Amino acid sequence: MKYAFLVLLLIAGVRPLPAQHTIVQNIAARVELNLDGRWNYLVDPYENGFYDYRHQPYDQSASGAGGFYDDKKQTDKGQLIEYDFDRGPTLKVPGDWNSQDDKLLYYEGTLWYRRIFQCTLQPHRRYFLYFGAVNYESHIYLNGKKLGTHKGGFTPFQFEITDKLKEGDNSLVVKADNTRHPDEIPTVNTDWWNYGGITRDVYIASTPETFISDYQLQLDKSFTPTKTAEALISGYVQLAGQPSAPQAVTLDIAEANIHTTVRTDASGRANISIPVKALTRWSPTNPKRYAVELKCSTDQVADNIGFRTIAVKGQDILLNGKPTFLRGISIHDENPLIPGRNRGEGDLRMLLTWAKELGCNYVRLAHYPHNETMIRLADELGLMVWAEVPVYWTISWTNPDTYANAEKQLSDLINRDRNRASVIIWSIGNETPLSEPRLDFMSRLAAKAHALDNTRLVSAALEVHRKGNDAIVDDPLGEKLDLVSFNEYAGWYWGDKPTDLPNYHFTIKYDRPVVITEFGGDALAGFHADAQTRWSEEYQQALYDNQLKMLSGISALRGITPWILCDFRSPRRQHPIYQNFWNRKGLISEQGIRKKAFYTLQSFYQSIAKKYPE
Ligand code: GCB
Repeated sequence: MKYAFLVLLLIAGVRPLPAQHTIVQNIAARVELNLDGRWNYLVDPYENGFYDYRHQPYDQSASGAGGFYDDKKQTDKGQLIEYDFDRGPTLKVPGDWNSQDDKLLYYEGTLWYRRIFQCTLQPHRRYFLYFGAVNYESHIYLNGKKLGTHKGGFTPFQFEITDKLKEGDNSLVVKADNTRHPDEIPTVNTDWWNYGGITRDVYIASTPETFISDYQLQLDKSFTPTKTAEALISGYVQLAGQPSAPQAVTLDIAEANIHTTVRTDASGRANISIPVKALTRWSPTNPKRYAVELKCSTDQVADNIGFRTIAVKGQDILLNGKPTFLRGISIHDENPLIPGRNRGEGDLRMLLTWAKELGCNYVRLAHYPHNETMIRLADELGLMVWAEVPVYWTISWTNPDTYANAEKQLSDLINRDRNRASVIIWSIGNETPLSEPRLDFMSRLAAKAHALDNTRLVSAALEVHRKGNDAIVDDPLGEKLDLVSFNEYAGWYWGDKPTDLPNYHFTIKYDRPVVITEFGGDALAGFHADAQTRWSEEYQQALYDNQLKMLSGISALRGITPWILCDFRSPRRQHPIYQNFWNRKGLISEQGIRKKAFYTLQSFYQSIAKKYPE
């Protein structure tokens, strides 16, 4: 079947996208029809719309018919149809379902979305249906036919629908299922809300038959300046469609006076390598982005790209060759004011603006890929980014499918954001417990990240182990990483009280820059007491004061991302007075109120910025 489809496409002169890039690069620049808005939905806890009464999937039967994706309408008064999308309730897309209806707050299972849209088809155009993210497993149907499935709640996916769209009404049905499973990524146990649904944008993008499907442009960090060139922009461009005859692709960065032509090979790919005389580097104090245009005979695409280098030298992190200190904060993809998943650019801009006001030049986007728009905003606002995949806590280390899933999520993240100057670190996981199978799994992921992108750093949030007052970082995974990054909860999960913290010291096995990926403690905004009283703003503030004193004793310390910018929802947090399903480690409450510790960290960052201006 697959083969027949391929042959058909080849006869038609159109080649499917090469397997290595599943998403059209910068697909947002090619939106033909935005499908955000209100979608009808059906809650289906028993999955009646998917399985027949013998529990056989309808979509694997000979006719494929019988599921809710048929989107049947009653045409006769005697007809039996036990669902009706047209008269069902609606949910906003993008948006999780939990925050849109009280009945769905704790819902984990299947929910069906349906959207009717019209589309005018142009000849010689290709159409792609794109989803920014659906949590967790999705089955996608267009006009009753299955397009495919996707697993992973935070990475984008697309289907080519050129030969499946109709003039007039099209019915798009999505089965979204956020059930947690032990062998998935993430697994059953996390400290965040398992928001379900179509949580990011949905649109149809269109391209010419042969088009620029992927490209990368970044500074080569191993380039040594010469008399005529101070930097080297290197990368590639890839065409999809019918690029078998070599084609010219031009690259214009007018403001930098760059006008180059490259020729693609038989696979539609051309490498790019351009020595440049003068180029303003992207940095937090000057987040310069250049308008870049790529053109082939049938297509063109424009992007805004910043150019910078990031490297490690001894215990230093070098941004554009100069030592930097990462003044960071951790962030979840959640707007506490909704509360729920961020729904659009305004929500994302709000969070990053709060981080800037805190004095940050860096954010840790925990614990899974955030929205592509978030990364583009970080480019625009001048915030360096740690980007992560949800390899969190106790993964099924020995299951090859689990590994393949983790690697796919990592690759999709890297492919999506490879042109964003803000991203300086790929993180392959968080607090994974020591064992041989885990070391094997994580080492393979680290190697994959390095192989996919040699312009950035690769790390993971490790753990410390304690002996008396000694906090020890000795994890063999550290060998494979570019930074020593770890979470430590002195003063909260261990260590008696905040004022004891300066008595602790760290023994770190690796001679690399140290970036503390988490520390912190809970405080209920507005609860005031003395600094020994848990949950008070004063306790949290004392914890920050003493943490910063303690950490300043680490000579290789080059960055921190305390946990966390905002209070966030978590089913693990049960205390009826102080938590109520909220993790209260935020510096900002769910009402947007800044706690005392916000100002403690802000003044620490002001003093650091004097020493390290970037
Ligand atoms: C951690 C986890 C983070 C939790 C945090 C906490 O170590 O990485 O996801 O939310 O601790 O609050 O306990």
